[in-house]
Amino acid sequence: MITLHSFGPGFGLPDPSPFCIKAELLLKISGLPYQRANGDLRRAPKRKLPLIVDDGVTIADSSFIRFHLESRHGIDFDAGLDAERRGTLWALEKMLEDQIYWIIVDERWMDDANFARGPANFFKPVPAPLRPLICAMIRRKVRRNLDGHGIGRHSPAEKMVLAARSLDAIVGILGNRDYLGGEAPAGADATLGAFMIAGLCPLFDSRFRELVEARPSLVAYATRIKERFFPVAEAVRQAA
Ligand SMILES: N[C@@H](CCC(=O)N[C@@H](CS)C(=O)NCC(=O)O)C(=O)O
Repeated sequence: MITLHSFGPGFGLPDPSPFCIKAELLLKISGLPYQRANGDLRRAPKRKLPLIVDDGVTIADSSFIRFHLESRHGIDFDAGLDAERRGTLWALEKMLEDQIYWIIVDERWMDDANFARGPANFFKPVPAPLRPLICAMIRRKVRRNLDGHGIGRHSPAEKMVLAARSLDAIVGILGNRDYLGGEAPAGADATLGAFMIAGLCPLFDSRFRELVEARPSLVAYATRIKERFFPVAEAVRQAA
């Protein structure tokens, strides 16, 4: 049995990490049986989650998890797609991971109110007197990462110009399909599904969420993914 090591539900989402939602969606799309466990960053080979353990073998990183499911279990996530569509979807996936991810991180971690509502909860196990110090230290690290990536050097308005352009590209690539793969989800649907679910998180004050909400096909897409793959959580949310 495959074990997915992730953070677990948080922020009203299947996982606070879009990469962990992505890995879980890949497993769900694959149809392979799996179980979930709370991951330990200190023991993760890349000090990041998600990772999976499959028959004693540890695979870290959502893309390598995908490659493992393909090579070890014979899953073709992009079955039926031609080379051009496969290439387009891979590029879309990396745009989400290498740009949109950092915009989501920026909003959640750098805004004081958003930080208090969300990431601050990660530090609850830290003894109270130390907590402000540790929070400040980790937020400084996140700021350095944002600066190192480059996205942290743009003004808030510039970040949203970039995000809007990417979302428009996604709207175009999705077209009027149910999924990026057409009638059935493809590999990149795990990524787009994860990032749209994360981006629409109502917990945060988020310009990025407003950009997604202004694109009805993406909102409908996120609902479709949630209803299909996380039906219980979605039914609870809709009833609330
Ligand atoms: N390239 C990785 C990215 C995973 C990642 O960035 N995970 C974040 C959570 S969203 C993490 O574990 N961060 C912990 C840290 O950096 O200390 C993947 O695709 O799995």
